[in-house]
Amino acid sequence: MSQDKTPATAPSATPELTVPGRRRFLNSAAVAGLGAGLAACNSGSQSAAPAGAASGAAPAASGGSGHAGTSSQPGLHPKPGELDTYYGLWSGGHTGDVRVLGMPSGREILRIPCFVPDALVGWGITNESKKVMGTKADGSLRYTVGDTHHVHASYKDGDYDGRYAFVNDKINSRIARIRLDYFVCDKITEIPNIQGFHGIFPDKRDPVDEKINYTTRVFAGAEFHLPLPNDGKGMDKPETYRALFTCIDVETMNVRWQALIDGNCDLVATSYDGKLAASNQYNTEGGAHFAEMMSAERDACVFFHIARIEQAVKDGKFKTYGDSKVPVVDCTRKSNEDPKTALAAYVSVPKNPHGVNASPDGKYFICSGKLSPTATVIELAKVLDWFDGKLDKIDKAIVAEVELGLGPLHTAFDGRGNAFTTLFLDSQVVKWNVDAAIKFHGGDKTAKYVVDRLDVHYQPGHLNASGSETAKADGKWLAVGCKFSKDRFLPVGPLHPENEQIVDISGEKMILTGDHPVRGEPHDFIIFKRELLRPKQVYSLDDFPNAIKDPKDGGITRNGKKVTVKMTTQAPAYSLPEFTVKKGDEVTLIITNLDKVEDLTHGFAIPKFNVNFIVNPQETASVTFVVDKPGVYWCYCTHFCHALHLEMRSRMFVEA
Ligand code: K7E
Ligand code: CUA
Ligand code: CA
Repeated sequence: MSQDKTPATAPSATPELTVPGRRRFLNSAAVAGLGAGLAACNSGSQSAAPAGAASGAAPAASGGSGHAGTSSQPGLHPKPGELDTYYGLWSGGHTGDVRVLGMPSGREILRIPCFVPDALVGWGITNESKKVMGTKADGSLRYTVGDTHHVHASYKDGDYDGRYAFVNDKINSRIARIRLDYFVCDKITEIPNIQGFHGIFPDKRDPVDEKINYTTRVFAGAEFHLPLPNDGKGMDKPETYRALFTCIDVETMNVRWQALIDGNCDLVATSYDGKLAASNQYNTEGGAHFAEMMSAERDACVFFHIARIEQAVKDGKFKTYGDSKVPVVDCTRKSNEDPKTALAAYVSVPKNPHGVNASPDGKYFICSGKLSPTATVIELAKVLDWFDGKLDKIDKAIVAEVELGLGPLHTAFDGRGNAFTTLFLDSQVVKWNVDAAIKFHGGDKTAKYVVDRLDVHYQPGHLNASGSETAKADGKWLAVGCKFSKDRFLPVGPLHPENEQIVDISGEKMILTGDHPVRGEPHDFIIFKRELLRPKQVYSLDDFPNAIKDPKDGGITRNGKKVTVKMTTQAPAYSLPEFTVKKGDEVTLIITNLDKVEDLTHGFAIPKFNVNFIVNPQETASVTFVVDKPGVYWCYCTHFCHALHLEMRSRMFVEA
């Protein structure tokens, strides 16, 4: 299906949407399916307004130009030795990790392994990391693949509090918690009864207890329908498959409850008052095949009344499925028709919506149409009115539904009343004013809600602005995660990097200020002021129950075939220059790095036994492996630590 046919099916499309050149490069299989499902927009149209729109005819092959202009904001290209002013936490996609970027420079500073092994630090090699990741009965890793999409951090008083970040694994329905003091993943929970865990969002305060003004729950949306329980029965009856919405406790990381819904979940948003969580739904049809999922003209955004759900759980109004003990409450449409007792409400949203984002003023959730060229603005006070019986129809909570362009996906905010939405098919970011959109929707056709448009390169998925998901959105920088980079970087064979573009949004017009190649395949990210974190560069020995606090406490102990080898490190030496074990032993090696100096990390590699890991200052790490071949094995330090780093070795003798 040719993308250029699209305007024919969208009669009310704005003039620039009919210029084929803009989307010449879109004739690719990757996006053809999306174009096929595009819906017409009936809410009226608005031609795009200022200068940017007129650039619609820019030839795509040259990448369009965005706006000319140079950012006058400091910090974009920090001088050597200068620090970035913002942290960015990026999902890594199917690399299964989380990345830390300095912003606005876009420099990658760290990758935090979560769901998949990482050779640099020995994630998935050490016993400590394997315990977090989860193992099978034989001690091997349960999973070695992961797919991270959405990173969000814990809140206090509407801003990040620097405690935790959370990220989803879509493949195996796992949620990881990252400590933001040490930038390490310390807990992973596998969520029962679901597949396709996609959207995730922490709550921002407690729905009932005013004193709890910080995150205590994190919510998870499941995209894929399943038989419940998924035990091999009913597989041929997709009409009985169901999806669940899940609540996880952030301290224990245990699943608190789940909610049975109609349709599926995609992205998740939470309100600033803690009362509501929501998920956009693209498959209210409950279809098992592509065409069925696009059959309805409108899908929904399902709102959850958290306090009522938790009361229902307390009152024992739930069931469980299969082996899972997690209480599942009934949030289906049929059981929730009476607003006064409803646990959930379904606001209708045009055809296969994608992102749902909370505006920093706390008033609105905005759903992007994806297959509809629209954004739908839902007023949260009105949703609460419906639950209180004060609004007769839940769809009256929709205060705007305006046309933005083709393929709207995700929305960010500048804290000055403007929203920025990615247009996947148009390869643009559109800046629009929320109040003006509400006026326009309300009948004032003179209200110009589109403020600016910017070409990006190419096919943007997520975007986010500095502080955008907090009450402190500062409207300075916007990053755009472009899914295709095409001609933007030196060619390196078939696998292209993605292009994270940086945009100065401090003025009326957006200014494209940088391209950054990133290893595939990031989705969502957050950007926040560096002052919000207080990272620690040196561990405390007491954080590790197995720490060896003195080199004298090192040595070898044997218990049958199980041997424990304990040693310490102090640059440039291991406390045991050699150690002897026997063929067939199961060796547990524990190393404490006694160096206290920042940046003084050591490694420990053993040839032939698949062992390599690092120990950071004052950290303790361990590995367990079976020595099945006699001989001399030179263990060495893999992490550059000292002028005599190459000499930092030990010998493992394995006796026959
Ligand atoms: Cu739009 Cu998984 Cu957030 Cu990707 S999702 S872009
Ligand atoms: Cu220790 Cu290199
Ligand atoms: Ca649909």
